[in-house]
Amino acid sequence: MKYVVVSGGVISGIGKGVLASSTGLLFKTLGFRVTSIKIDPYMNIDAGTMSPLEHGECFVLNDGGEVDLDLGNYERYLNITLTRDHNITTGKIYSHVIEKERKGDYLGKTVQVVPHITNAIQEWIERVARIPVDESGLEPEICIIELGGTVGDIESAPFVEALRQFQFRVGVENFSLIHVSLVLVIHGEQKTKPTQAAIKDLRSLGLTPDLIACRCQEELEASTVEKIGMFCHVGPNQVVAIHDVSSTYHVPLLLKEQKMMKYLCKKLELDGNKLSQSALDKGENLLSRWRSLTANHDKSYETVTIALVGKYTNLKDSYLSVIKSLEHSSMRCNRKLNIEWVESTNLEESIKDTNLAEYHKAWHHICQADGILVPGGFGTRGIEGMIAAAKYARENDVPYLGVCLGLQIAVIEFVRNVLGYTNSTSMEFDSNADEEIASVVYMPDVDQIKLGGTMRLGCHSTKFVENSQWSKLRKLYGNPSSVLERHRHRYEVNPKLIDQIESKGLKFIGKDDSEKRMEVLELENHKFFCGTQYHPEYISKVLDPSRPFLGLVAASAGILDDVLARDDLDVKGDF
Ligand SMILES: *[C@@H]1O[C@H](CO)[C@@H](O)[C@H](O)[C@H]1NC(C)=O
Ligand SMILES: *[C@@H]1O[C@H](CO)[C@@H](O)[C@H](O)[C@H]1NC(C)=O
Ligand SMILES: *[C@@H]1O[C@H](CO)[C@@H](O)[C@H](O)[C@H]1NC(C)=O
Ligand SMILES: CC(=O)N[C@H]1CO[C@H](CO)[C@@H](O)[C@@H]1O
Repeated sequence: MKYVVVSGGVISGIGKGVLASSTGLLFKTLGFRVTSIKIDPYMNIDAGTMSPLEHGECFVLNDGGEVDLDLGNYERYLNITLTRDHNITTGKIYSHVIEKERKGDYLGKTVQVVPHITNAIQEWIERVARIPVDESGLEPEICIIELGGTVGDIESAPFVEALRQFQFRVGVENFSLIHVSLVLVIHGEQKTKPTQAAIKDLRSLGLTPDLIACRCQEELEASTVEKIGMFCHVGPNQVVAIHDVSSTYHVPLLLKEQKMMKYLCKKLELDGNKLSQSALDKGENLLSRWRSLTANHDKSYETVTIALVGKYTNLKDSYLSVIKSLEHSSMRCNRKLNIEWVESTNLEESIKDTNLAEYHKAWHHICQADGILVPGGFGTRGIEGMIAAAKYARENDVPYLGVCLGLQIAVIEFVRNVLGYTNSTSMEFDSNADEEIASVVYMPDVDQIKLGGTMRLGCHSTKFVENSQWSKLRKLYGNPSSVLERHRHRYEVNPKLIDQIESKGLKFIGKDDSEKRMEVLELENHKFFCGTQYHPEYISKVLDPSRPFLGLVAASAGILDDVLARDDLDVKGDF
C-alpha cells in the first residue's frame, strides 16, 4: 500500500479536495486501484447534525454514514464507494480512544495525545485503507489521504504528528506528501512568500513535501517556479502549478501535462509494468473518456438553464452534490449549464407586499428556465414558494425533478390543486395537520425527538412497480426491476392518499421492498415530471451521471427522446 497525503497551507478552501481527487484519478488512469481517506480536524463525530449553512452539504454514503462533502468528491471522481470509516474526525478518534480507556485496554497507563491518539490515528488509517472500494472487490493499492484545515492549526496538530510518525512506520518509498499552497498575484507580481512560510511551517513539524502544488489565478512564471524551488528546497520538477481553469474537470489533465505522475511513481517506486494488461487497458480507457468529456464540454455552446428552487441559496455549497449531478448530466448532454438560484420565499404571494421586485425577479427566472429542480431540505420556510414552482412546472409542461423534499412538494401541490384538498400539507410543517388529508406524514419507524442519527439513511433498494414500463425515469435507468440509491429522510407520502393520487395520473412507479413506502413518482403525459424520495445526487459520477438528473437536463435541453432511444447509456459518451 502506498500513501499519498495532501495537506494545505496558507489558507483553506484553495482546492485541496480537487487536487487530491485529481491525483487519485491519475493513479487510476495508470491502472492502479485507489481509495481515499479524509481527515477532518473538528470534534463532531459525524456531519449529520451540522448546519448546512455553516458547513455546506452533508453527504450520505451507502452505509448511511453522514460525512463531509469532500468524500463525495472522491466518489464522483474515482467511481468508488466509501464507508463511514473513511472519514476520520478528531471527535471519532478521541471517542474511540476514550472508549478503549474505559474498557481498560490501556492497563491503567496515562492516556496521552502522543502516543495514544497519534497511534490510534495511524492504526485507523492503515485499517481503513485496506477496505475494498471499487467493483473489483480487491484491496486498493494507493490511498490518498486529505488532511483538512491548514498545517499549523491547533486542531490539526495531532494529525500532523501522526502523519510524521506514519512516514517512518510505512517507509519512505511508501509515503509521499503533496502540499497545496497559494501564490498570490499582487499588482501583477506573483508572490511566493506565503508559500515559503507554509513550507517552512511544514518542515518545522517534521514533514517534507515531495510536491508543492501552487494554486494561482494565472499561470506560474518560470521565475516563480524557480524561486519556490530554491527557497523551499525542492527541485523544479517538484513544483506543480494549478492555475484557474474553466472547470475543475481539467485539473487532472493539467497535472498530467506537468508530469506529476512521473515524479510520484518514481518516489513511490511504483512500476506500472507489473500491472495486468486489463488493469492498464482500463486506466487507458478512463483517461481517454475523461479527455473527450472535457474536450467536448469546452466545445459545447448551447446552454441549458435549470432553476434551482431552494432555501439556502446564499451558501451554494449546501447543494454541492446537486450541482455536481447537474454538471455531470449537462456535460453528457453537451450543453453548458446555467443554474438560476431561486430563493423559494421570493415566489410566495406574501412577499409581494414587502418586496415586489424580488417576487417578479424570482418568477421571471422560473419562467425563463428550461427546467425546474426542487432539491432536498428541511424546515417550513419557503415551502409555499416551492409548491408554486411545482404547480407551474406541472401545468406548463416544464421539466421538473423533485428530490426528497422536492417529491413531497410535488405531492402536496397535486393533492391541493388536483384532488382539491386545499389545506393539505406535510406533518413536518404542521404537526397538528389532519392525518386523513395530510400529503406527507411521519414515518412510523423513526424516532421523532432525537435529531442526530434517527433518519432513514443510506443505501436501500427501490422496486419498480409492474406496468411501469412507460416510465421515462425507469427507461433512463435501463429498465431494471429495481435500483439502489441513497436515502436521507424522516417523512413519507401519506399511504392513505395513494389511490386517489394515482387515479388522477400521478403514479408512484417506485416503492421500497415492503411496497408501503413511495419512492419514485412520475406524472403521466408530461415532458418530464419526476420525484424521488431518495437522493440520486449522492451517487452521480463524472463519467456516469445520475439518471434522474440526466433526465431532467436532457428533457430541459429538448433531447430526452434521443437519450431514451439509446440502449447503451452507461458505456457510450455524449449525445
Ligand atoms: C464504476 O463502478 C461501477 C461499479 O462500482 C462499475 O460498474 C462501472 O463500470 C464503473 N464505471 C466506470 C466509468 O469505470
Ligand atoms: C513499503 O511497502 C512494502 C509493501 O507493502 C513493504 O514490503 C516494504 O517493507 C515497505 N517499506 C518499508 C521501508 O517499510
Ligand atoms: C380547510 O380550509 C377550509 C377553508 O379555509 C375550511 O373551511 C376547512 O374547515 C378546512 N378543512 C380542514 C379539514 O381543516
Ligand atoms: C472504526 C470506527 O470506530 N468507525 C466509526 C466511524 O464513524 C462512525 C460514526 O460516523 C462510527 O459509527 C464508526 O464506529
